[in-house]
Amino acid sequence: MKAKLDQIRQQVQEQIESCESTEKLNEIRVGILGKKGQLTELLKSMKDYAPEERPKVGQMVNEARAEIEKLLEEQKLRMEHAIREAKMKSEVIDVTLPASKSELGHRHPNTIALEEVERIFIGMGYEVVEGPEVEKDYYNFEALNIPADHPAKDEQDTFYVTGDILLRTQTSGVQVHEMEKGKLPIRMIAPGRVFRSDEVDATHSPCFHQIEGLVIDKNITFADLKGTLAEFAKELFGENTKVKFRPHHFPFTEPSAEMDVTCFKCGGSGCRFCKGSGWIEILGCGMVHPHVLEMSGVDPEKYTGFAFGVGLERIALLKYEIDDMRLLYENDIRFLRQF
Ligand code: 2NM
Repeated sequence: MKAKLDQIRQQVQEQIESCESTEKLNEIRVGILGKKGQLTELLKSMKDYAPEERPKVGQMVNEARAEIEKLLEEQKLRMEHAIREAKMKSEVIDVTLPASKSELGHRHPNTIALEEVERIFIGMGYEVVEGPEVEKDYYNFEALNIPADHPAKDEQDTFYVTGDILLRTQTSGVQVHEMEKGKLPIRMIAPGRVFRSDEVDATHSPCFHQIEGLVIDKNITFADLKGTLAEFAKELFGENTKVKFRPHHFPFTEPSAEMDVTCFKCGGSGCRFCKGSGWIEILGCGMVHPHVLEMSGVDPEKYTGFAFGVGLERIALLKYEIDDMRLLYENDIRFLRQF
């Protein structure tokens, strides 16, 4: 019996030590200690021994069993340890390795120009207000004194969604909504996307951006308009910038004007940039038409106001000396990174 036990122990020890997987280890356990295992079979042969020998034999088998269980447990721990070690080794991070560089985006020239314009007007106490890009005919045209037979209302110039719903051609509707609220005085700018049915070329796009401004209070005069916009031009293009107002016509303002600034490239002496004139056209403006005020519920006997509109792309193109508007819509990072 003892010889038999020693042989089993020896054999099992070799099997356990060369075992490499937990599945295999389990097979070995079952083969020895399981219901039909070698040790279990040995215990069954106890009846062949004399009764006085049985306790001794039983003890020997139990000792062997305990020893084998210990070997199995030790091997299990060794294997778990090895697996953990391998995992830690494979997951090790070398913090001294150079990092892979992540590509950063860049702010668009339109965004830079818009934030600059907003900064200037916020500094003068204006509010920035946004409104819908899809607008009623009334807010885009009628409330701005643009009559039904005006050429701007033609389908050739305006994108219509339905008969009286359209993509706004200017942001003035936002100003009308603000006047209708009845809270006066008003000092606001309305930046945003506008849409016109134009062919794409170096200076046109069917979708571009406008910033319109509106001031309404008691005793607002054309002098306020001139002073405000002259200050805006100086902040945007430099302290030495001079402005000039030329009479113009808009249905929603009376009187109306266009404002030019001295060319910031040549200072007004004339160059290629300003086509020799020394002046660059920058925005449209005027005193809000009394009829426009009245339609939106502002009493033109008590209040007056001025308004203006400037193209954001036009400012970006001028400020950053970009000669083709299409570059602004391509979003080529090599182009954007220059500004
Ligand atoms: C321009 C030029 C002149 C303008 C007028 C208004 C409103 F709503 F107050 F009547 N908003 N914007 C205006 C005036 C826009 O763009 C060239």
